Amino acid sequence: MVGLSPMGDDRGTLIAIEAGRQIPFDIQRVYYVFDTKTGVSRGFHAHHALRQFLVAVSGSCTLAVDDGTSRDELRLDNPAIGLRIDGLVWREMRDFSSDCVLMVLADRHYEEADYIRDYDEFTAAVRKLAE
Ligand code: T46
Repeated sequence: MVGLSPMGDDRGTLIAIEAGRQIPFDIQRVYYVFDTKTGVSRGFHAHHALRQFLVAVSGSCTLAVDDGTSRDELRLDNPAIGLRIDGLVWREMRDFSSDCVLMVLADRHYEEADYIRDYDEFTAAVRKLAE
């Protein structure tokens, strides 16, 4: 988790995220997940190469991140906290609040070939990398 610096004054709060500063890559893509229906889970995949920085800019959701040997559950509920995901990590997102807007900054354009959507294929890729 990475703390971001809120800049506040009597009008409210602003947070800036800059490539090469708060995040260690050039941003090639920004997308955001919102209006997620109650009880819905998303993700259930890993990426071969994608690097990401995730921020719940509104509301909250839970991220399960699994590196093939252990799994952590993280609650994203603060627009001043980001989560970096690099390398082979299986992710699942759930328990979205109705107002959740999950923003993702990424270092690559969308490529379906970068996804691993099968958990057994993911663990095989992790084992191969460790060889
Ligand atoms: C991730 C988590 C956190 C595009 O056409 N372009 C895009 O840039 C993205 C991200 C998705 N899509 C298409 C592919 C699917 O037909 O949008 C549809 C939904 O994507 P997906 O099912 O992969 O969405 P999530 O919420 O399961 O996962 C997304 C990202 O895909 C993924 O990179 O790590 O958010």
